[in-house]
Amino acid sequence: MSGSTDPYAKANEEYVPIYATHTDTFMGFEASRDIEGSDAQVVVSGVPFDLACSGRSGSRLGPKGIRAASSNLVWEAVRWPWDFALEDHLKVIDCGDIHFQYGEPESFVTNAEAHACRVLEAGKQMLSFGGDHFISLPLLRAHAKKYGPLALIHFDAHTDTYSGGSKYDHGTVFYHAMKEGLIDIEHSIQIGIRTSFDTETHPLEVLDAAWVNEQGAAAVLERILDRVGDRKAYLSFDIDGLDPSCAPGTGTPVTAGITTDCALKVIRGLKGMDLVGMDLVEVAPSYDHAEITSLAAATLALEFLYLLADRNRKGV
Ligand SMILES: [Mn+2]
Repeated sequence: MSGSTDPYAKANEEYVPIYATHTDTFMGFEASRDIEGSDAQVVVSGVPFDLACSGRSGSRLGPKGIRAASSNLVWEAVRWPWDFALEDHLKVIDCGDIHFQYGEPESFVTNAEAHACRVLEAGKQMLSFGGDHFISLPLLRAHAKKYGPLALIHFDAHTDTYSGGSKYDHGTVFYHAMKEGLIDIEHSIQIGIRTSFDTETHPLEVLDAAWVNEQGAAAVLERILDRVGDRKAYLSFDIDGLDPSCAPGTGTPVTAGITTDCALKVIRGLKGMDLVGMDLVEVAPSYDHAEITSLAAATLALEFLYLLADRNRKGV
């Protein structure tokens, strides 16, 4: 149908729908694969790989779910409780999903690291949406190549430091990251943990979910600031760090987690810290209800972008 005969053309010119119009990219940011040619500071990448999941698969649809849920956030030009518009201080593009040959995990590992290296070499920062937690490994390899070992701020129900497992295993990511020297062990911290690990030998600081729920966001922030300080840090957020009542849409849920409210307060409290990148993983929309999980993920990711914008605004 040509424009002139489209009965909706006039309406489309006159009205700006509030919701559900910006579902193709995260927050309606410009879709662009021209990473080197763009002047954006941040590149959003979807990483739809879930072959390393030990439980229910489905997080390959996480990027799609998070992008769609972000349509609920677009209307608020100045996000509460910030006092500036994100677009005034940060340019972001969404470059779509990382490509790989399905059924061939090694092609994913290669492509994910190459893609991340490309973004980082172009002088940009990454916001990545999983996929299962295995995706963090190739991304961290690329980040460590550029920055050296990074302090890790990690939200999760699981430590993901198990030494067993298969070559592609979302529960062994940080075991390999430590072994390969990708993270600064002495200055890394895990938040929301509530599954077993060897407390005698575990080298990372752990704030378990019960402690977080008893002590609150301010106490968590105090520990993070003490442990990480002004070092360059990478934020890895497994959505199952949240309680299943806040994030049912995930492959390996564990009860008695932290709330979205607490997580959001902690992320917002990282204001001023030197965060080089973030991934948000394990959102599996098939198990979600009313986009509750995808919306939590989209909101936490948006908060990360505000942290970067706030540093720009202050000229840090
Ligand atoms: Mn987990």
